[in-house]
Amino acid sequence: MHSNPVVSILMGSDSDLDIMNEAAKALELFGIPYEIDICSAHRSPARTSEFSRQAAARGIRVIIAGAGGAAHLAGVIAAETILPVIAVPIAATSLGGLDALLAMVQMPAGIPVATVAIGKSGATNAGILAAQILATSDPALTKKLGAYKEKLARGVEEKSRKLQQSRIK
Ligand code: RP5
Repeated sequence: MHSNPVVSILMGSDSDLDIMNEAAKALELFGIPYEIDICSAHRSPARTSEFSRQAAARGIRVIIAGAGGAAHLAGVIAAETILPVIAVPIAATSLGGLDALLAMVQMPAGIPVATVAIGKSGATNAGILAAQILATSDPALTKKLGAYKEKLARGVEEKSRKLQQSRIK
């Protein structure tokens, strides 16, 4: 854990950790200090409320919240803070994450939550989106994100080259 985290990764249960670790990995790529913890909208509403009310004063600038099922964690956090909240829907029930996606994305006007894709790619994108939010006031981080995008593009070119080579008779 970092001593001065600027991103908080929260999840409804330890069963979400495998997915939410992808958000942590993305933040680590860019050297962003974060904290990671468990907080449930339904099982520990007082703890969730306390976290939401205190996050900004503790120096947190972006919150990532992952949950499955009737996933209200991101929404109830957003209700009590003006920090940007990114929601990661997790496939935790027989509905495969669609339940969590719909619960997270259908917020009432006035309380925005930025919902990403279900599962690991969503958690990765939550980390990158948090980095992009922070980069709006951090030129060094902007450079790192630019380099990341260039690396992605080079990866596609490399795959294309390999494909073409494999098809040369
Ligand atoms: C949600 O219920 C959690 O976010 C988790 O995805 C799901 C199942 O939790 P456990 O029963 O595994 O603790 O609140």
